[in-house]
Amino acid sequence: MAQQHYDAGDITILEGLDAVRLRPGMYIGSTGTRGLHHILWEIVDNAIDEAANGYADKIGVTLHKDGSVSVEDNGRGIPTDIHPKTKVSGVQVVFTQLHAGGKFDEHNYSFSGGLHGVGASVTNALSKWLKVRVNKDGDTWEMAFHSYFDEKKQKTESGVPVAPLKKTGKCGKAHGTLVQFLPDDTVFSSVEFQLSTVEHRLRELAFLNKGLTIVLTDERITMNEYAEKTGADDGEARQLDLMGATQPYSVTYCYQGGIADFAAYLNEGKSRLYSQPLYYKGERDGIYVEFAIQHTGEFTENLFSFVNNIPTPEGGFHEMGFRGGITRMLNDYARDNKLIKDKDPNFLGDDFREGITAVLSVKMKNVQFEGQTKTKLGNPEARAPVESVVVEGLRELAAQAKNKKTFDEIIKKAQGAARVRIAARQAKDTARAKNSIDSLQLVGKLAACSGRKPELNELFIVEGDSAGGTAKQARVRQFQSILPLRGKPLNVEKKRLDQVLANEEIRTIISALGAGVGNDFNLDKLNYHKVIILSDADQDGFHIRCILLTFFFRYMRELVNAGHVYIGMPPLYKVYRANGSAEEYAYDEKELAEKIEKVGRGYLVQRYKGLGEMSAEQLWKTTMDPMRRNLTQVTIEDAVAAEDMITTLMGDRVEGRKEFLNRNANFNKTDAFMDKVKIRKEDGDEA
Ligand code: TSJ
Repeated sequence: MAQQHYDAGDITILEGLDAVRLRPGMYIGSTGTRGLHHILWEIVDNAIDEAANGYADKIGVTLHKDGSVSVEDNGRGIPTDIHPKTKVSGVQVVFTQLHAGGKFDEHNYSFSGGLHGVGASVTNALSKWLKVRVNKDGDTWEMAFHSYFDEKKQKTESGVPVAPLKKTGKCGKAHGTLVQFLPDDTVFSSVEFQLSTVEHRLRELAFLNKGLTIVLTDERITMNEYAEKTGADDGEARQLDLMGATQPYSVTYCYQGGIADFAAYLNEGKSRLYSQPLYYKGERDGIYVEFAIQHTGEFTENLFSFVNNIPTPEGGFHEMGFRGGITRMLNDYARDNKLIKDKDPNFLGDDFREGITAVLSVKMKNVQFEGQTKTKLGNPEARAPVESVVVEGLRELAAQAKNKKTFDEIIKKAQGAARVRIAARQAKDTARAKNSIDSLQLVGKLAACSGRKPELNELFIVEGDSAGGTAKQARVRQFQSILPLRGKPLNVEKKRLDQVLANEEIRTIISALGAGVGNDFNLDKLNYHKVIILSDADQDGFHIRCILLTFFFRYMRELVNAGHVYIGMPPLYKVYRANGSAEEYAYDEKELAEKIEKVGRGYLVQRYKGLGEMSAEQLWKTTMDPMRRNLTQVTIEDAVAAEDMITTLMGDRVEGRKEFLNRNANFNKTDAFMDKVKIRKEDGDEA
């Protein structure tokens, strides 16, 4: 049992790793799927830093069949010499000391220390084993670490060096670092890396690091299997065939245009006001700012912001600076070019941002992340420098003759937006009295709960009057409200706010939630902390669910970001005995097989075609009772993926939508829509 392992000679080194084992959540947020990927991002971040410093231009990530993952770069290689203070190699320091990263790279670019940035030692501490190979100055060096159960101490020691760093061969001119590790399955509730999660993040990192090549390989599946799973179109399939369909799945990301390519990618399949995104990069007071802008013919604003390569969907001071810069520069531009009459007021920021797709990437030291999900930049000092780089950048771009048409298009679009805004306000003023009566009628459909504590209250948005009626009978009226939807709510994609607000179903939802809509949305006024979409497990129900999620995503994004939106999961089957001695519910085919097994001989199966077929008691037991129901929370962890999905599903790319729906015929638990926006169990380990 007691494996041979090398004693570092300094036991205190490992005490830090003990702390990580004791409280993994403190270091990586959770021990669920998110935490699992987090320990991979820790390693990837180190390779990205090497590339950002200009020493590496290629990174490889490989998901292996045995569940391990490796990350490789062609950088300088982690220092191998003996660290004077600890008397062990640089490699060993990196993997056994918490926060060792900064020690070596004081003179280098390094903006780690945000969400990630707890260091490679955390990955080591939470792995069954970890191996590193460094090619440097002609030599290949290797070292391994492992976790094992210490019989004497009756506890698991983790991240322990198996032997000191050793020269194992010659590498010629090659240089770089390779790290491979196997996550510890006693730490994580799931140790399966998700290809889609890894793909999205690596693509994003390739966009954010212009010119960097990232190669992702998944040895667990072949090219063929990937094509089948994702429904690659003909063109892709042909390409896959050339590459060898039985080879492991592999994809290469490299964008010479950086975030300008990112903006173009986000706008694929949309009508665009100008073909090339506006792109600029600058620095002010130690804050590095890069942005790309491209307006579409649509009406909503889509800003994807990042700080030190970490997405900041909750916004913050950098976004304020960005918006402020755009408003200031474009108003100046419009005045200078007599596009605003002297006596007329300025445009509002909103006017310039109608239909905008923008990517903002900021790099700075000492970042402070705040907000519900710690993805909001809390450094006020970031605002002014970002604003000033944006103004400077847009001025420079506007001065270039080739961009004249682009800026004219932007101003023209803003003029349209301003006209609608002014007309809508006038219409609203005259209709105000009438409106107040309207909203009373609207809430009339709502079976409101009696409790007055929003944090306890739940709103079920139920498809159909009949299911709504059942839900009203089933609910606990103290904290559960029911809002039946008659028809399909309006597909809000490609609609202006005023058109959206004209839809009765949508207005009912807004008034029930009580927190306003669009720019006026205020989370503090929210009446329900759980908003639960309850639709049938069929095509129509799926569509309604998509429409509602699109609406929340477009017009109440904070509601989604803060984790208030849930999908209720009605069971698909009842498995029972005629004599009533057994009754089980199954939410998918796999569970159906399990439940049939469980009930045993003499089982009967009832398939539910819709919520309406259930009795109040059944609906309560299976779908509404907080103790027994199967609720999933919708979170936009990957706003880009969600954006892509919404454009495909809700936009005018009909083929894309058909294909998507065909591919995802299972509308319950595992449908890919849910996969893209990321779901987690109500009381899951991700909290
Ligand atoms: F996470 C990690 F530590 F395990 C890791 C580090 C994983 C991977 C895939 C790559 C790396 C890594 C570290 N790549 N490149 C480096 N570079 C250094 O550590 C390094 C090399 C030389 C010097 C120097 O000043 O000469 C400084 C540093 C930080």
